[in-house]
Amino acid sequence: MASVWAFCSPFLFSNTSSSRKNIVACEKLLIHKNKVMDVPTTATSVRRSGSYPPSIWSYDHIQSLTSKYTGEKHMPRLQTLKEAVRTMIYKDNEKEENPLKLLNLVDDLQRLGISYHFENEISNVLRNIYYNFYETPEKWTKLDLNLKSLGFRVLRQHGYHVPQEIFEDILDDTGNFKGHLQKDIIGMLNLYEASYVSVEDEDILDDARDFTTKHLKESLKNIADEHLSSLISHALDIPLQWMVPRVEAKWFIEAYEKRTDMNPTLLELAKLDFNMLQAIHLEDLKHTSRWWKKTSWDSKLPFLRDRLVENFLWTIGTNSLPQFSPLRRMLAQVFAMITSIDDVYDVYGTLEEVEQFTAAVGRWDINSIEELPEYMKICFVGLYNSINEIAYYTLTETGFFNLPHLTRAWEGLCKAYLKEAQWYHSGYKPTLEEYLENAYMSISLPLMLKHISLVTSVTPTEELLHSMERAENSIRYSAIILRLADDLGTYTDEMKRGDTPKSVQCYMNETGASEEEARMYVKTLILNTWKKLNKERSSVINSQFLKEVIECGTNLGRMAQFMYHEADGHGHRPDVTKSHVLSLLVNPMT
Ligand code: LA6
Ligand code: MN
Ligand code: MN
Ligand code: MN
Ligand code: MN
Repeated sequence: MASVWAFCSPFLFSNTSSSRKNIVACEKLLIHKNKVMDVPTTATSVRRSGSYPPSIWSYDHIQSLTSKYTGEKHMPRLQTLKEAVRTMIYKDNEKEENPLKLLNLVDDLQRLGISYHFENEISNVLRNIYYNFYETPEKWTKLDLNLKSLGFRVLRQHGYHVPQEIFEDILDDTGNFKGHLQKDIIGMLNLYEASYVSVEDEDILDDARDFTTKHLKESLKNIADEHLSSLISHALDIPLQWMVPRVEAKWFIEAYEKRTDMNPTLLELAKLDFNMLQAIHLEDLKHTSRWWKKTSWDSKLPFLRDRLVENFLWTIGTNSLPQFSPLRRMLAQVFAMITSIDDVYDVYGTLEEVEQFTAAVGRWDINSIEELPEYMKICFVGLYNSINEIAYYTLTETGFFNLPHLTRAWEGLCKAYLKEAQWYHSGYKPTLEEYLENAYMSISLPLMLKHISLVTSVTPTEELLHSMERAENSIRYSAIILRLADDLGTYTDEMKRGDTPKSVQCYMNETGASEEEARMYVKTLILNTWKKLNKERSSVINSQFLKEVIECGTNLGRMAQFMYHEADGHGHRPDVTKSHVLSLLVNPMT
């Protein structure tokens, strides 16, 4: 295990001496100048409004939430259930004649969100299955469509090389899918899911995706089995490879419960584990909300988005495992500050002000912020205190001092924000390529991953940064997915209030395409970027640390596809996100 979180205290950033000093500094500032709302607007620029609705989550309400699953009392039951499942896996593993049962078990464990308890067992099982059934064409030709598809996806997810040619024999002489295969609806469903772990230039899988999508949509019209049709609609809505694991776990546990052949031990373990993790997440949320209250941004900067709870939801989408509480607490702060500061650049700040802010972040000097308007002093000192404290935490936990790298990442983000502000103010229309070259930075994922890697690593900083070079492409592709999904969900409002052209507008400007065509193009771009990401992910399979970091990046892309699926769940529609918050963070499974 390459990350530090397994053995450090979950009470991140609580009352260290540095935090007290910083807070005192911040409080002094607030006491002297308590009228931050009266910022004069300059003659040359009028402040815009994001018209984002206020937060729907009050501090007192968050602090009042409790869970019955806190602490150690449910541990013995969890251990008993885990042992039972472990025995089940080994028993099935001994009988080798048909891997379907085992592959389904692995898939169920993953979808139920409990595979992290059985990493070694699953890895043994898959190694056996690969060498016995999928290693060579002689072996895989004996498998039926369903087995091929399921094995293909699960093995690829775990880094095995299984070529697309495994599906060559499902085509007839004219290159169409053989008619009788269409009767195997579960096989179709698994082939559909398999098509999303493809890489570039895999034409058989591209055809398989189109074919199964069409076929599954049609099949919905005449399937009577409710369980099956809900599985199909769910898959068509968002394919498994694109699903946020924690969101899938919640959905799948409920679906699994209705299955006639469900295993009660698995179900009980999944529910108990879900509830116990939820209790940990709830404590992380309450901790984060206390930090947020101390910054006073919600009251002093009401023209910036207060999305504390929504931002916290992104952190459990990024990594929901129990030992990563400190990571979530750190990330939630970073996400919340990103969301607010993004509004300074896009909505509230004048061009002159955001230029000054960018320079201040570059200097990272608390003694030279006099020129900033009052509201920006609060922004800057809040950011300064929080990031310094994050760096202080790592320094005391691991001995590595990475503040200069964290501040450089913030400077990089601010510069990308600034470029968009300059484009907006000058009316410049970038090409899509030029836009994306900046926009993958301005969506902040590279900064997020810099924080994740620097703050979780137990390797010396320079060595770490060197090994992170191998993750550069993955980070870029995840960032592009996050950016494009965000654009699809937010550009309508952004264009209404005034913002630089986003990907849809850049493509329209550049090609003369209609809005609908541009949206379709951006969706295709998301699919193609996923193919590149799939390939990159399989190339770092031998580094546990890089795998973990890249998984966080991938989950952030997935999270964007989830948060912007129905509406702008992060900005304009906290009401839409509310049900997800209740289901993932507040209400336990019964
Ligand atoms: C989305 O807002 C936003 F705040 C993000 C930075 C998305 C990333 C997710 C986080 C911080 P907006 P813009 C959890 O659509 O201006 O305003 O980059 O971002 O399009
Ligand atoms: Mn922005
Ligand atoms: Mn914005
Ligand atoms: Mn902007
Ligand atoms: Mn946006």
